[in-house]
Amino acid sequence: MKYFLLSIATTSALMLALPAFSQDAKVGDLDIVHPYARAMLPGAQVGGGYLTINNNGATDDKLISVTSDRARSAQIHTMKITDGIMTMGELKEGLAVPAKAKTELKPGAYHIMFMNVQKPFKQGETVKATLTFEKAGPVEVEFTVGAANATEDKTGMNGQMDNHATHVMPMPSGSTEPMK
Ligand SMILES: [Cu+2]
Repeated sequence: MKYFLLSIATTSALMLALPAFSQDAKVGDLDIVHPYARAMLPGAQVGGGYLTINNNGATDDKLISVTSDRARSAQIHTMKITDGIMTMGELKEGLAVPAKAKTELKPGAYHIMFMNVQKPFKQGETVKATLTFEKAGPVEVEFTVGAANATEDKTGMNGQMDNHATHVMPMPSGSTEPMK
């Protein structure tokens, strides 16, 4: 019994000492890997969220909505280059998550956009959100907030293409907006 108590104490101490690592999540055949968000500038109201979805099943699924206590709404965005201008817009029908495939949400590409954020995300904190999939259903996810230019691959290349601080609010849903 003594040993048991000791090991709990040791484990808690270790967990407190470690920085908040991202929490992977699972729902049905879907693995949600490394959810992270970017720190927002003071006064900024829009933040980006990124993660990878591994669909290990034989059925196509779709990410249809995202909600979070930290944002009045959240959208699933796509980014593309049209006539040399980077634009982004809401995927109103949701984001396809094909069977036996990996779907990546990352800077410069698909991403989750947290809108009307009252308290800007701060590096080191965790932002809770619920992702809802058409077939697999809802799943709680915790986004670890990294630096304002955080990218999973740390090349820094994509960071320049996806600076959400330049977003102008409000953005009519479904519209596209040139990136400045
Ligand atoms: Cu966006």
